[in-house]
Formats: sequence, structure tokens, C-alpha cells
Amino acid sequence: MKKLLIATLLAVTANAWAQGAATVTVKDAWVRATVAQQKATGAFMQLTAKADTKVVEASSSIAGVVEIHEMAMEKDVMRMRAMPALDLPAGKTVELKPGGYHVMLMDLKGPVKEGDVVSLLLVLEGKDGQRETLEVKAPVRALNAKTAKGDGHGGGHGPGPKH
Ligand SMILES: [Cu+2]
Repeated sequence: MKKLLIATLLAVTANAWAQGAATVTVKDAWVRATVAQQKATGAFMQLTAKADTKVVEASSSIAGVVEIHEMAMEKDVMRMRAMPALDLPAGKTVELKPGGYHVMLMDLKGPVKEGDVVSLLLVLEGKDGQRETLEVKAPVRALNAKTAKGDGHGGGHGPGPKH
């Protein structure tokens, strides 16, 4: 219970930060929990930029290597490939989700457990070349998690986003 509360507070803080200072809003960020011996996992979220922006770099204290990946069909085989940058066109929500774009966390320093909150840093670059760092607090969800339902986070509880 206490952990859940902390996760919610952190998520609210990240949202407030994103709306106040950054040109990019983050929604529904989460990281997939790992199983034993697993050395890599993915982070997923929805990103909406106010002005044309791209994500040029990502990092996290829990992983030695962080890359932005996309899943794509290559000769009938689904493959992941690293992208030099992820475009965030103005006003369009770009969804990072299993089977699509994702932030790949590799060379993990330990297991990633449900209930943890992972801090990710995204380096954003605007059209003018200006860079800023966006911190995303992403709660960890179980391997099979598909929606926010049932984690007490996505429903009608808590302060929720302000319009
Ligand atoms: Cu990947």
C-alpha cells in the first residue's frame, strides 16, 4: 500500500514537471518487470510534444545501456532496431508500446520488480537544436500487464491530470 502511494505521488510529480517546464507531456509511463536472469526490458509511455521535438537520447540509473528501439518487419521477421532519434511531431501523441516503439533498457544492474519505480531521463531536442532533459518516473508492471486497470493508478482515484 505504501509503495503504491509513493508511485502515485512520483507520477504526479513527473506530470507536473512535464507540463510546467517541458514541451513534452508524458502519460502512462511504465516499465515491464523482468524475470530471473533477464538482462533487458522495455519502457513504454505516450509522449505528446507542443512543438516539433525529437527524443535523441535516453538513460536510466538501472541500466548500463538505454536505446530507443522500434519493432519492424524485416523479411517476414519481427526485429528490433535502434533508432538514432524518435520524432515527436507537434500535437501528435506518439505511443511507445509493446510491439512498437519502446525505450530499451539493457545491461540491467538487477531485477526490475513490480512495484518499483524506474527513473528515466529523456534528452529532447527541439527544431532550434535546443536540448532539454525530461525525467520520467515509470512504475514497474508485471510481464503480462496490458492496461493500467487494477493497479490503482489509471482509474478514477488520485488527483488526475488537470486541463
Ligand atoms: Cu528493443
